[in-house]
Formats: sequence, structure tokens, C-alpha cells
Amino acid sequence: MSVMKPAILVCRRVFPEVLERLREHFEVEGNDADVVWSRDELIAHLQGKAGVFVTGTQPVDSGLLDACPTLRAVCSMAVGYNNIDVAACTARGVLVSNAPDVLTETTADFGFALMMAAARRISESEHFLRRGEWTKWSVDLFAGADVHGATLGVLGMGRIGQAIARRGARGFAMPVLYHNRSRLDAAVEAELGARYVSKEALLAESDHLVIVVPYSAESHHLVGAAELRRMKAAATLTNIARGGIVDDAALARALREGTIAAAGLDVFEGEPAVYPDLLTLPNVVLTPHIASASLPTRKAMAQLAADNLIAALDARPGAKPPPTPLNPEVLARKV
Ligand code: 8YV
Repeated sequence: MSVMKPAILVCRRVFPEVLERLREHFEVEGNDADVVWSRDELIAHLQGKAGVFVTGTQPVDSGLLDACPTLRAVCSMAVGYNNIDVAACTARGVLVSNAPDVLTETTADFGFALMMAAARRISESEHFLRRGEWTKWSVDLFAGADVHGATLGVLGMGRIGQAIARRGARGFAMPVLYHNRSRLDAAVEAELGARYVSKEALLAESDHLVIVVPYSAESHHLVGAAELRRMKAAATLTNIARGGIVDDAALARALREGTIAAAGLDVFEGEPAVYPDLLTLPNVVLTPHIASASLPTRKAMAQLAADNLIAALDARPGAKPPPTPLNPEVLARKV
């Protein structure tokens, strides 16, 4: 007798091998056209589904959950989960998972690249060259700031923040300062070569500030006009965390007025829209939320979301638990 497979929805286009793997376990509705569904469209596609594979961009809240009562698992291929109301899922017995660890080093590489591009004016000078304006050598042509030996500031010292600190301390001989909600153990600080300071000291003393805090109501506009004013005029700011942590309007003003020297941004308030002033400023490097986008890492993130979905909906007694649940208490309740 054949057993009915549970139905799931994959919200966006994913790698064919991931879909294939999911099809071994589920009746899969995919989205090969990669349409960005409205909330109502998403709810319509979710009818009768037991699980959903999401990215960091589909909002999952109590209203959506109430409109989709068959849903048992929400598995995301992003590490950040500010798009998902985990408490609302837990209250309804819906398992939630994210995709930590697999993207840490790739994302830290990119944060470093953005920071270096801002400090050494790589985008700005490339645009100048492409416009045909390079006619002669000059002693201070696109002279920027050094990275090696400069003070690296890390705001948010989770896994990705720590990977950035290691790169700075070990590869570039940078003194590393950090601020985080909670201080790291002394042994971890020593291994990273990082010193804990207040947020005010971090802003005032960093030559290159990299922001890696998760987005929440608490971290909304954590860096605005007042914080930017505390920074050095020669400093750079890099945001690879989430749009909304930095006040983009205040940052654009600070970049225009020389309050800080340059910025590297991979994330934006209201993305994919970008605060228009940022597009006109030469001293900001702008990328479309691609910090985790190496091909092997994006595949690993998608496979991890699939692993979580497969385990979360495996009803067999003694089945393995999902590898990276955010609300494992939901699993405990099922036993
Ligand atoms: C993703 C991210 O590209 O993992 C995260 O939190 O921001 C990025 O790595 C994106 O959110 C995937 O959906």
C-alpha cells in the first residue's frame, strides 16, 4: 500500500537537486518562475500544505498561520529569522528552523571584502576608470584608508562577527574591539584577540566598523545620526546584517557631509528599494544582499532547510530531530 506523502510548498526557485531530494519525501509545489508572491498569494499556495520552505524574505506571522491551519513546519534557508514570528509558530505547534553555521565563513569573507572596498575606494575608482576619466597618475589619486593595523570594530559578536574578528586580528594585524548584548567568555575573547567595549567607545575608536547584529525592534536604527557623529571622520561603516539596523537616510547625510569617510552596504531598509541618495554618493559600495552568495554556500543553506523540513515532518517513531530548530520545545510536545 502506498503511503500519501505530505504536501509542501517551496516559496522561491531553488537548486534542482534540492527539489529532487524534497520530492523523495513530499508532494512538492515549487516556484520555478521565482515569482515574489503577495501575502494573499502565499496563503493561497499554502492551503493543504504541511510544510513550507522559505527564504529570509517571506513574512510568516500569526495571521498567516491562522489562515494556513495545516502547516506544521516553517523551514528557512536564511540564518536571520526576523521575518518569522517564532513565538506565534510555537504557540500553534509549528516547528521553525533557520540555517546557521553553513554560511558563516562565506558571509564573513564578504563583510571583509566590502569593508576593504570601502576603505580602499575600489568601486569609486573603478567607476572613474570606466568613465574614461583616468588620464594621469596623481600622488593622492583615490588614496584611502589602510585596513592592516587599523582598529576593527565589530558590532554584534555572534558567529559571523567572530569570523570577521579572526580575519582582522590574524590576517591583517588589526586590534579588534567589539560590542555585543552579552560579553564573550574571556577564553573566546583571547582566542579572537578581541576587546569588549561600550557601544560609545566602539563607535569612537573604530577605524572600520562592521555591523553583524540580528534585526529586532531593539536593533532598529541602532546606528543613526547620533551614533555616526561619534565616529572618526576617516572611519568606514559596513552593514552585512539587515536593513533597518542603520538609518539609511542618516548614513547618506553622514557620507555626503564627511562625518565618516565611506561605507559598504549589502542590506537596505525596505530592500530591494535603496534610499535614493545612497545611489548618488561615490563613497559607498552597494551590493544586492549577496554576502552569503557563494554557490557552494547557497547550496548548503538550501540543503540544510531541506534537511530540517524532512526531519520535521517525519512522523515515524524514533525519527531523527531536525538539525537546526529554533523552537525545539515544539518537538518535545509531540512525544
Ligand atoms: C540570505 C541572509 O541571502 O541568511 C540570512 O539571514 O540574510 C542571507 O544569507 C537570505 O536571507 C536568504 O533568504
